[in-house]
Amino acid sequence: MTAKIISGTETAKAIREELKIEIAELKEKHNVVPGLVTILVGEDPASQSYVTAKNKTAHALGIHSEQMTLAADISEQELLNLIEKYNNDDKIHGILVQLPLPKHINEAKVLYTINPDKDVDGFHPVNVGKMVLGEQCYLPCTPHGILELLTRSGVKTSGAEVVVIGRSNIVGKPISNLMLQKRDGGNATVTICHTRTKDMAAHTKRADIIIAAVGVPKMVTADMVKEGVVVIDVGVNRIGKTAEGKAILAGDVDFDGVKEKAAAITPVPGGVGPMTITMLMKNTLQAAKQAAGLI
Ligand code: L34
Repeated sequence: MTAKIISGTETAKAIREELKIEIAELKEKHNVVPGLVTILVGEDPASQSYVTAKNKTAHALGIHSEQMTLAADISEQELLNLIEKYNNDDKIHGILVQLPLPKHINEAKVLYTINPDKDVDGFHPVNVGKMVLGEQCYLPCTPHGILELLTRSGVKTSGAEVVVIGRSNIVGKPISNLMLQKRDGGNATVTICHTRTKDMAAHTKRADIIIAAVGVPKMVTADMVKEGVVVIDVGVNRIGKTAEGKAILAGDVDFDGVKEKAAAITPVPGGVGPMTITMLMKNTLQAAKQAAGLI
């Protein structure tokens, strides 16, 4: 079997077209323009490229966006003050602080400071709590993107054995929780593997769906999966540079090997990454509609 490629680029494009129409209508009917601010601390090249892509996409969809870049040695208090400023800015409906932050800044404190109504990343404990309870909230962008990819590709999750590799707050924990809920893209039986798991392959070989979010290049190999598995590769690892200085990317999955056994697989690049950015746009639209009392 050679796998069907689940294209995040194509799926993201389709969703962006839908969002563009909705954003234009919001402006026309209600004179509301969704506003997003991204805050990046420091100069990590990967973070820079993601944040730039977020602002470019926002612009292309008709979202007002502001890109703040702060020096790596900025104090925690200065960052908190800036967040407060945007909490009180009516033009801004969504605030995103790109992670990771430099070590001298307390990440939890920063995330707690963002007004939960403007927390378009869904990282504030209020939104995490609502998510776990299955209440209306902002879903974190990467897990949200994975759900959209699965449902729009027609992957049946109800009753499926899902194995999530990785237990981060950004991906592993939320996607595990969402997929066990009674919802589209959910109703699965979920197992979570991590660095202390004894026999990872014993779990992954049972899986109907594998979600790999570990940050170890090509960790999931063909011998670890069963025929017909659906593989969602969340890893975006920079494993080298081309002669022109462009980053060479690899996922957490050995794509060439695993695609021979899988029914469907996401590529890297062009898989989950573009979906993460698109879900941020969707959440920002949701934030603007909520602020205007439309939902
Ligand atoms: N606050 N921090 C906050 N929110 C997030 O949702 C993120 N994340 C993760 C890191 N920190 C964050 C992102 O934005 C990861 N992430 C992210 C976003 C986009 C892409 C990858 C990770 C992406 O577009 N990847 C492209 C390749 C881009 C490249 O050349 O590097 C892809 O096709 O996978």
